[in-house]
Amino acid sequence: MSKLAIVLSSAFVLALAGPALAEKPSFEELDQNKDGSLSQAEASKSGLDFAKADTNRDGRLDRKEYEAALS
Ligand SMILES: [Ca+2]
Ligand SMILES: [Ca+2]
Repeated sequence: MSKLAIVLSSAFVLALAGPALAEKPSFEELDQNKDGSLSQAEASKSGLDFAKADTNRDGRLDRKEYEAALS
């Protein structure tokens, strides 16, 4: 296999895998106790930086904070 073919095929694999890897769980999936906000433990599965996402520093992430952190 030529170098170019290797580069092209890995770029193709990355293009396929990229969006799937970037996909974050939805707020509903993370809010396991359905109280409408994410505790640090609930949010940990999202891979977000909790301290950064919790913009009002109340120790919980509401939907707005979560969605803002994703974008
Ligand atoms: Ca919750
Ligand atoms: Ca908060």
